[in-house]
Amino acid sequence: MIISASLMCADLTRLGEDIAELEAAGVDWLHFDIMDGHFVPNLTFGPDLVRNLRPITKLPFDVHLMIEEPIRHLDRFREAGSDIIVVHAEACGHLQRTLAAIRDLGAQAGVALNPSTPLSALDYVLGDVDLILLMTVNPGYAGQKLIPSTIPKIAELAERLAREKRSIHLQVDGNVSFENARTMAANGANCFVAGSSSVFAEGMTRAEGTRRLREAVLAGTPTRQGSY
Ligand code: S6P
Ligand code: MG
Repeated sequence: MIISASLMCADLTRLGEDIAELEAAGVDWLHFDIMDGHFVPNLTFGPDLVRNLRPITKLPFDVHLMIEEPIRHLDRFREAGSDIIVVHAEACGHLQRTLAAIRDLGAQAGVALNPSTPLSALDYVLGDVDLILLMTVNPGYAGQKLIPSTIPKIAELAERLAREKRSIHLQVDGNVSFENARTMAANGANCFVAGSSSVFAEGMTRAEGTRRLREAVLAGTPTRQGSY
């Protein structure tokens, strides 16, 4: 199980201290939401933020590019210190070329699908990815409500990955609340982007949010046959 804390939801007035708290709380990765105002309506960070934060933590940087034709910017995000680079299938004219370019730069490659994009978009790139990100809200903003049709989509993809014996992370992003995380885990997700619905929820510490999210995921994770 991997918890990737979404920095978009952190306290940006004290980001360094917040990251230290997240690290102490035991999150596994830090998730950067990069938005360009074209592929998604919102604007957020660029590679300079990744570069500036790189020296302060050893946590892997999981960089979610919500930008048109990300192939133009891959080298800058990699040089800045990204470990996992995720691009949207919908934003790439040449998806396979883009994923191969990420691996050529020495990073792990991820592909993201919007809620309405069919799983068939993955058909010819499964050999080129280390992670698949299924968006459970439309990308662009934190604090949205889960789109219910994404739950059976998680199950369908998890079954396919198991059937084909592929070791690819199945990440979910968007309204990963304690309750939804349990359902997502039960349907086969193993990597959870944590935002305002869990680790950064109001009225609790990062440590408490992380502990509760981990418990919810564990409660939902199916016991695999033969694992005892
Ligand atoms: C949304 C973005 C996400 C959000 C995260 C926020 O476009 O990709 O990573 O930061 O979903 O979490 P929450 O719990 O507010 O939905
Ligand atoms: Mg994201």
